[in-house]
Amino acid sequence: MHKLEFPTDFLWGAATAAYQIEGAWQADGKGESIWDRFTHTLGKIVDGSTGDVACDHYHRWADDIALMKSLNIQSYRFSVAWPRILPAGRGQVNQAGLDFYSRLVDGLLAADIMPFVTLYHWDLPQALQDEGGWPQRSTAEAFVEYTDVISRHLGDRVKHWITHNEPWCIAFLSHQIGEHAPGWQNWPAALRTAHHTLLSHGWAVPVILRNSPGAQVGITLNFEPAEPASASIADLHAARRREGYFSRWFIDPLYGRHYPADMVAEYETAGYLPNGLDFVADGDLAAIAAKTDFLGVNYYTRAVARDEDAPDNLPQTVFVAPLDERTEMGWEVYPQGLYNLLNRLHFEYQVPKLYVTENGCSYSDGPNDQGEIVDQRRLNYLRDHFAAVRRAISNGVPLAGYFVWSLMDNFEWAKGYTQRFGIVWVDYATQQRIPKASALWYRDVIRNNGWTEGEE
Ligand code: IFM
Repeated sequence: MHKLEFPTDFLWGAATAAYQIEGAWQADGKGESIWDRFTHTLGKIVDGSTGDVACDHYHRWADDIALMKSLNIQSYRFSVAWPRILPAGRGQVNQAGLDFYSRLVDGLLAADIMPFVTLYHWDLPQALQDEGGWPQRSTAEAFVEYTDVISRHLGDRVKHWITHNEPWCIAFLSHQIGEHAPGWQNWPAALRTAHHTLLSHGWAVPVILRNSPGAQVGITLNFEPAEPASASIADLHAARRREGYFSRWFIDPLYGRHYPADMVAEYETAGYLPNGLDFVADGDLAAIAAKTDFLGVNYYTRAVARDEDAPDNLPQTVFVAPLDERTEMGWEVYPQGLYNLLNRLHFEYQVPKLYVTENGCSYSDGPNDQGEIVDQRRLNYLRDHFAAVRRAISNGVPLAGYFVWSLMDNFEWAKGYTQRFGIVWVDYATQQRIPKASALWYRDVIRNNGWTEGEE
């Protein structure tokens, strides 16, 4: 039997985000976020739910650290809720919010779990939204103020920082498609948001390094690599457009390549850039291309692009996998895509270091009569993606770690609690946590720094 072994310093982690698990939406001086406002608006969330309580992690953090310890988790990626720190987005600092994250970080370090902090995982203070939100440049300036406050406070103990999670979602899912808060459907606003998000990242990097000497700083992008539905020129073109929209619009400027000219031309033709790139000031692109230590990669599935415009003037994506090869999100299980992506990022963009900062799947398997959760499909998903990751490392890709999404079931944004991504089951009525079979297998993979094929 063949053992798949990982490099000795490979980091095994688990990830969550503040709004999805913390609850305590009004506790201890926290301000309102755009997700509080959005979930409290009728019709925005499929099951009508909110993150008001979620996994109550705000009160159960110590137990959750013990849970991670029992699963051998080496690093915990969590996000900070900006409105806990600066309830109005800027200005007055809320000491109780700082204290919460300070306790969490100290608890992690005491348990020998490395904190990996994301600064923005979508819960913008509503006060900043009221001033116009991310389409306004002033929000990027406020982000730098927030970054300064939190990195001064935690910078002595936190040495791994991610500025933003998934700028595509911040820009397009939230401002063009409108599925996420604040729920806009406005192309020009989405493109301005993309720029201000990237700009705030670039401005934040030196601030973090000043406040947290020796820290590693990066940004996390989500990828859904597009493959053409056929070898026709038209489908190849559709895949290129889809990549331009989803990935290149973000990664190109981050790695010093400006916004991709083909997409600028398309957006201008479509009228999405009515005044061109007027929101790009002198020096912005140099700021966005600030040197970083790593790129965070979120990967769940691929997209297959076909030459046929969807109603929003985007290339149509089609599903080619049979139903039983898709997760409950409807996403195709496609580990080869992760392998291809990691190779591409390393060889095409020369990214010096990569982390998979999210990967996982939604399956609703719950407790059986014995109270066990046999989520074999998740275990298989993880196993096959770990194998893809291992092959990429063998190929020379500098991949330093992997974070499963998610440590526990949680609030899945517009899908509410209808989707379960956790390796740990959460009973929302009692807040009981039960590690699923995938979590127990992951615990052993971490202990052995790999696994023997055929034994899973
Ligand atoms: O739950 C989300 C997470 O917040 C961001 N990345 C994708 C996950 C699954 O949809």
